Amino acid sequence: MIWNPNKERMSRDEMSELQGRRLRKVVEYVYHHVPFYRNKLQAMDLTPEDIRTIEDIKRLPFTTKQDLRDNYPFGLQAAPQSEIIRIHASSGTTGNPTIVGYTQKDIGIWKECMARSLTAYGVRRSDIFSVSYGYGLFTGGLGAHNGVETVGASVVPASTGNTEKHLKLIRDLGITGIACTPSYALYLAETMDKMGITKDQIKLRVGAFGAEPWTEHMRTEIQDRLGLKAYNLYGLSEIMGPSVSYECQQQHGSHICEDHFYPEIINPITHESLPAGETGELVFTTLTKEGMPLLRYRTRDLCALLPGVCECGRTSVRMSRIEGRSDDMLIIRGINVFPSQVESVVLSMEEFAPRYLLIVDRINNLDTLQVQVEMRQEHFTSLFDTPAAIDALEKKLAAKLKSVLSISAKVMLKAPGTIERSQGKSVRVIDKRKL
Ligand code: DLL
Repeated sequence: MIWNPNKERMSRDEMSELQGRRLRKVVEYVYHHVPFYRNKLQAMDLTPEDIRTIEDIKRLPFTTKQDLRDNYPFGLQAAPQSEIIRIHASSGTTGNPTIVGYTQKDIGIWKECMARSLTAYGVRRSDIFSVSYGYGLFTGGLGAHNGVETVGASVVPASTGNTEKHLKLIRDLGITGIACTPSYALYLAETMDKMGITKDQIKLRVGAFGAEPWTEHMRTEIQDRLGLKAYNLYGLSEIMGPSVSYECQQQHGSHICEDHFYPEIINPITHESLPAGETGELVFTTLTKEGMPLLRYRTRDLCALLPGVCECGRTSVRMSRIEGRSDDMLIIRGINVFPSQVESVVLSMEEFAPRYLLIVDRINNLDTLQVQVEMRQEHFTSLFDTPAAIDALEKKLAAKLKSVLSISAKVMLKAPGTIERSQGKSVRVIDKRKL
């Protein structure tokens, strides 16, 4: 089923025409309501009249996270405060958080996009759906919550925490759907094992996972352990929150709600636009937002737009999984390292659980990388008393890491359950060099 066939199945010509019309409107709007954008456009000798079709988007300036920080808290807000009905803030680890205000219309569009996502996953009115993203300033909880209500399923606002109580509800209420981070889904599976709940005792069949990078290996593991079908859900607070894009039943890329968020892929260094199929930095322009519209916002997420049409019938463009971030790239002894590269090596070996931590340090002016990785219970039990075997396994993983990363890492095997769990986004890297 498709929630909004008129928009999700538009012909390419109609979509481009709609995007062009909306782009003209939003440029005109920010020019008159956001001094930051008026100044930028004027400095580039541009007026709203110069923007005619969606192709003209390439003439517009970029917006960065730093611009949002510099204009903290409301500098980029276009709508008057009296029109703002909700304020969220993004999870920043450094500096000021990013404040995002939404008008009534913005919240309506967000609900619509979230309903498109849930419908694509197969969620129906008869489902009982647990929202286990954090409720609060983070957009995950309330964003998913509103979408479930819009579809008409029963929402259980479980939020994070209270994992045992939550699992009891999943079992006793016959909860059929869940939205949470993929790492929390694995934590639920572990807690289920500890509580002695088997997947036959629960009715989960659909999961909406996002807010952090995850891999096909994690998908397989979550599906096997929870007995559900796991779908990707992507978004960011600056643009909207969850449901900027979502997977359909084909699970070949995530469809972007491109009537509201116009995607581009650029080379993060030269800023030139890249064609479909090439990996680069994802950039979004909000086409309909009133509260805080953004022109060409640089997400720092690295992915590709997928060419071709999806078999599900939706014509909206798809994006690949996020392969990393242009800014979480670590440079260790001069070599670029993405945590996702470590993850793919760890997950290619059956001895390890998808739980790892990279600790980067600088000792005597030399960068060091330690990779801590959790063992799976069955392998841990059999190796526990044999230090030589543990040593051999550490060496095996270190050799594999070296061949992929081109630098050596010190490997430390950890007992199951000993790497700290997070209920929100998981922490994969501790870079002590910055401290
Ligand atoms: O994480 C919104 C969200 C909530 C999305 C719930 C999906 C589900 P922020 O806290 O602003 O918003 O973080 C946005 O998280 O730029 C990506 O780097 C990452 N991210 C979000 N979804 C995915 C995903 C929410 N499905 C940042 N895969 C983004 C990989 C994701 N990374």
